[in-house]
Amino acid sequence: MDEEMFQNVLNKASKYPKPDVKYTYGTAGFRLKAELLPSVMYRMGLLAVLRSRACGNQTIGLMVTASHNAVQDNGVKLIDPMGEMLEAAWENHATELANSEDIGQCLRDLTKRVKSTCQDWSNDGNIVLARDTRPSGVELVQSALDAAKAFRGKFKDLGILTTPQLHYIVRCTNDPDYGKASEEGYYQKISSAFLKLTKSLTLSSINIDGANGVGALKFAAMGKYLENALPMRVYNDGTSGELNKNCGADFVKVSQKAPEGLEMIVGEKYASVDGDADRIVYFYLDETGSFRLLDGDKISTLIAGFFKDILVSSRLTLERGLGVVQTAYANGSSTAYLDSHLAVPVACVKTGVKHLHKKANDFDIGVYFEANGHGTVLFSDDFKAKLNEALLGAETLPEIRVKLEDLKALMELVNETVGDSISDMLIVEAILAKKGWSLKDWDQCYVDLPNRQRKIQVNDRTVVVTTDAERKVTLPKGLQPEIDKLVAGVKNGRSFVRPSGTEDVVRVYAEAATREEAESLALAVARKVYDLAGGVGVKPH
Ligand code: NG1
Ligand code: ZN
Repeated sequence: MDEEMFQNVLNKASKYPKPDVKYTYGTAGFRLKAELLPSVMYRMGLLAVLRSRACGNQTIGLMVTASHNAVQDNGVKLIDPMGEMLEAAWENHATELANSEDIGQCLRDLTKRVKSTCQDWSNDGNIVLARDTRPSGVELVQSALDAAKAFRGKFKDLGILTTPQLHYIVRCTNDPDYGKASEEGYYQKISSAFLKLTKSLTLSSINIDGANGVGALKFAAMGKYLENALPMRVYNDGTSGELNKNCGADFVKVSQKAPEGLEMIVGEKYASVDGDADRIVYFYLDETGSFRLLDGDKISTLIAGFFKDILVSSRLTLERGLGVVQTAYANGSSTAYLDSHLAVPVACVKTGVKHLHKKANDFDIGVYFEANGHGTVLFSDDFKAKLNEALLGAETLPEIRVKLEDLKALMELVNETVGDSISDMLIVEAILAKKGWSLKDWDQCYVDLPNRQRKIQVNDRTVVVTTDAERKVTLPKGLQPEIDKLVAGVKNGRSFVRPSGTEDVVRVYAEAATREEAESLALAVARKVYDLAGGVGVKPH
C-alpha cells in the first residue's frame, strides 16, 4: 500500500477535526446540524473513492442534502453503481470511518479488508458529487473533494442537482444503456417519454410548491423540455422564503394543510416536493373549500391501477406480475383498495426506502411508495425482454401495439433508481390525462382513514424494539399489550410505534374511523410510550 497516500490523507484530515459526536449512517445516510458534518464529509469522500475501487472503478455518487429537514441541517448519502442506495455492509464501514479517532489507521485497515475480499479491485476510484441548495453544502462538498484528491481518486463536482438526478447520472455513467449521463440527458429522456405518452392529449396546468429548494429550479428546467404540453407554475422557488419552512411535501403531508406561499383556488391542481425533490404529494381544494391531500399511497394506487389495466389490454403475461410495496404508514384504506378493488398483491416492509426498493424487485413490475410521497416503479429484466419481444413481433395487432408502446414510454418515464418528484409528477399527469381524471376523480378511488402522527422525546430511542415490519413492539415489555387494548376500543383503529431512523424521537402513528378518534388514539399511545419508554420533557397532553 502506498504509505505516502495514507500520510497525505491523514495530513489533510487535520483541517476537519472530528467533534465529540457518535455518528450513524442511517436510512438517510448521515444527517445532522451542518456544523457537525465537515469531518464526516471528508471521510465520506474517502469512502466513496474506496467503494469505487471495490466496484472495479465504477462511478459512485455522493449527495449532500438533508432532504425535508431544516435549512440548518445537512447530510450525505453515497450512491452505488446502479444508482441504488449504498450496500448495507458499507453502511457499517461508513459508520466506522465517521467515528474513528485514528482516521489514517482506520482507512488503512478498511482498505486492506475490502481489497482482500474483492473480486475486481481497481486502483483508480471515480466519484461524482452534487448538493441541494443549502448554503452549507458548498463547503461540505469541498471537504469531500479534498478527501478524494488526497486519496488519489478522480471526481466530478456536478453542482446543484436533485437527489434523484444524481442517482440517474450515476446509473447512466456505469450503464450507458439507461440514458445519457448528464442533467440534460435526464431532461431529454424523461420529457420525450412524457411527450410520447400524452401526444394529442390536453393537460390542465399544475401549481408546484418547490419547498424553496432545488426542486423549484429543476422543475423550471424540465418545463423547457415539455414544449408547453404541461403548463406549470412554480411557487416557493427560493427567491424569498426559507427552505422547507412551512412548505414542501413533508410539511403538507404531516400538517395536512396547504403550504405557505401559495393561494389555493378551487378546481386547481397542486403538488409539493421536498428539499431534495425525491418526494411529491398532490393536493387541491374541494367545492366546499376543504383541503384534500393525495399522498404517496394515492400515487401508488393510481400507478398500480393504471399498470393493471394496461397489462390486461396489452396481453403481456408475467410470472411474478404486478405488486405494490408499502410500509406500516400506508393508510389502511389504500391497502384495502389495492387488495379488494384492484386485486394487486401488497407487501409491507420496514420504513426506509432501501427496504421498499429491495422488496419491489420481487415483482415484474414493483410499485413502491412511502405514504410521505417517496417512491418509484421497478421493472424486471424478464418484463423488459417480454415487452421488447412483443413490440418486435410482426403479428402483434395494432390495438395491442399501441398499448405496448404506452407501456414502454411509461417505463422510460420512470426513474427506476430512486423516488423522483419530477418523474413521479409526470407519471401522475400522464395517467390522469389518459384517464381524463381530475384530482377529485382520483381522490374518490378510496377515502383515507383519518390519521395522526406524533413524536415523543425519550432518553434513548433504542429501547423501543419492533417486529413484523414495525407493526408491533417487542420492547419495552408491556407496551404492545397496552397499544392493543387502546386500539381494540376504536372503530377501524390501528396504531404502531417505532424509533425514528433520522431523528432522536420515537414516532407514533394512529388511524381510526373519525378524526377525533385518530387524535385521541395517537395521544393515548404517545402517553404510554412516554411512561414505558423513558419519556423526557412534558408528557404528551
Ligand atoms: P424516520 O425518521 O425513520 O421515520 C423518515 C421518514 C421515512 C423516510 C426517512 C428518510 C416518516 C414517518 N418517516 O424516517 O419515511 O423517508 O425519513 O428520509 O415519514
Ligand atoms: Zn427527500
